[in-house]
Amino acid sequence: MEQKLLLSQLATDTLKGLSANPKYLLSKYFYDDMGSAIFQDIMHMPEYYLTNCEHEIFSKQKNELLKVFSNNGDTFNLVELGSGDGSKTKILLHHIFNKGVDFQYLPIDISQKTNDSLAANLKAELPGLIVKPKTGDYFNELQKLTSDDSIPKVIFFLGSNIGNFSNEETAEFLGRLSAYTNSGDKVLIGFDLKKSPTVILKAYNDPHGHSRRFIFNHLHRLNRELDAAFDPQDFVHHCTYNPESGELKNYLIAKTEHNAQIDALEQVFHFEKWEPVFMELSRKFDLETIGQLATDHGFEQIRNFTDSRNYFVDSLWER
Ligand code: AVJ
Repeated sequence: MEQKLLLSQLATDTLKGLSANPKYLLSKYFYDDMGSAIFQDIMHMPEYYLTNCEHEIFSKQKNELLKVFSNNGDTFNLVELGSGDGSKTKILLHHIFNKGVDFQYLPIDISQKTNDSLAANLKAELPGLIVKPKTGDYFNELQKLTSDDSIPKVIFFLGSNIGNFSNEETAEFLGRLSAYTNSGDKVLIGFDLKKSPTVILKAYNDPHGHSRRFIFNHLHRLNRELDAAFDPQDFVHHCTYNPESGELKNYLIAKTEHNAQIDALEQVFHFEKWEPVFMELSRKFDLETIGQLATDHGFEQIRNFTDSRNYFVDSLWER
């Protein structure tokens, strides 16, 4: 009798993506423990301006930010989707905690290791702070946030994570955000803004090779977890920026015609010479589009917090 393969979500999505024409892989799978570590390296390099911008926004405008989170020092829950190492959020956590505001921090991340180290870190840095980390896909974890809790929420979605979504995914995400928030709840969303293409391309194609390593880690992950036989030598990393749409796209492109076996899928995939595999969208926005997204999903845009170069915006919306 033929045995049906029991496939993990990664396996199912990989099968779907590599069977499609054109081929693609999903960017959420970049963040295994190795990929999360490489992304930390990306955030530490000067070319990746996004992190520095948000760092500046939080450092210089923490008083104004706290004022909009909590009117008169009222209590609230700070939920963060895709918290990572929390390096930027920590600036605010220290500030809010030191002001004596009663609040809890609920970080949600897809990497268990990243979550564990953030929790350990905060325990040492801010022993009095109540931290309740959750590990999982933030789409799913968001769903679990009850809509009937009486404590007001401020939900962070920083670092231009929203840039990874297609238009449809953005609408779905903001729709859910809207559904799982109550009137008066707030969201703070980080958007990378349109700017010089040279500046943008350098952030995603850096001289240190971190971006390249980050994209290639997806293939290594498939080799590790799905017993795939990808040879990184068979591909080149390429990224493009379209100044009209604001779409930065990452690709792996086959350098030679070849086959790659994936044991867990019991299948061989064929790659033509110069066939692209679409790996990631990192969309750049303009302020008009951001305002439109807010109103389209039932939010009122309260204030835009930008850095001194106007490279990046943390947009605060209220339900
Ligand atoms: C974590 C999604 C914000 O799109 O800028 C960095 C990921 N990809 N370099 C981004 C990423 C390549 C990053 N986000």
